[in-house]
Amino acid sequence: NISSEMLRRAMETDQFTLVYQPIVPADKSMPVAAEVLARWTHPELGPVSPDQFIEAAERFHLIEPLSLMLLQQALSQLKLWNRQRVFVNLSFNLSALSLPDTLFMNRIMQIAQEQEISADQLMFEVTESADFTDLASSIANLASLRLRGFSIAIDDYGTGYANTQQLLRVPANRLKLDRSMVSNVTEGSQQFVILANTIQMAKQLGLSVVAEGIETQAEANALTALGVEYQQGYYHSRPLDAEALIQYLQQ
Ligand code: G
Ligand code: G
Ligand code: G
Ligand code: MN
Ligand code: NA
Repeated sequence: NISSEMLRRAMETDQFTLVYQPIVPADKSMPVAAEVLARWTHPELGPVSPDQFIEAAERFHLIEPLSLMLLQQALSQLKLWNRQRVFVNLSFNLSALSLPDTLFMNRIMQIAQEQEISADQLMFEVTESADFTDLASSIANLASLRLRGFSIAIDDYGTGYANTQQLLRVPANRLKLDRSMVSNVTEGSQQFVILANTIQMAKQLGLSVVAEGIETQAEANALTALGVEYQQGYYHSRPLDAEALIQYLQQ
């Protein structure tokens, strides 16, 4: 079991690292991006899954300091890549619990500024949940990120609370289709009808679409045929450390 003390100690002693999963454009002329994913290796427990430590950080009210620390790590890496002329945009996950916190949002924008990251290089992924409590403040804060030029993606679309209500109220410019919507899809099935129509709906709402969890060539081909602009998944690449991402981008 993860204690508050373990998390604090892990933050103080740099136990968190980042990996980057490529978000691959359908058209090679479009820019490549990568989703930032946190990893924690505890000195005694070994690797702890992000689902577990993110949930623990939320429970202990440590998700804001943790997220800010991870963003700082990601953007100092991005600053280095920019200097090295390695071009990539980053997509960073935010916990729904942090969204109403205006001070947190201001810190995010401040970190981007300190690292000289232009807003068009950075996207924030949000998943609405039952905890998406203070809706008005959350929406206002997301809108101010958009006004500054950052992008917002609705993550995990097609699961749980991620539904059409969100499309109406979250000021997003991208939709990420959950793996459950895209895996093993066969033409003519009911799943295919829902997928094809979701993609059309997103486009008509002005959202770009990412299909997540692409594991096979058949899935990749099907999604390309359906007009999805970006794909992410083990078929294209697993999450990579910084060095491996550079090699991926240069190949
Ligand atoms: O690859 P994966 O096991 O990393 O991620 C599991 C879950 O943890 C996903 O839902 C992902 O969005 C979430 N996650 C991974 N890294 C972060 C992070 O830095 N911040 C937040 N809030 N969630 C993260
Ligand atoms: O549960 P409580 O009444 O203490 O919540 C007070 C405020 O804190 C509410 O706005 C609620 O949304 C928020 N909150 C509740 N749990 C968490 C959490 O785990 N992390 C963060 N950051 N905020 C939380
Ligand atoms: O933020 P989000 O919940 O979308 O996190 C993405 C999660 O999906 C991470 O845990 C990542 O490691 C995982 N993932 C990425 N690609 C694949 C894939 O092709 N298949 C499966 N099963 N999981 C994937
Ligand atoms: Mn995500
Ligand atoms: Na997702």
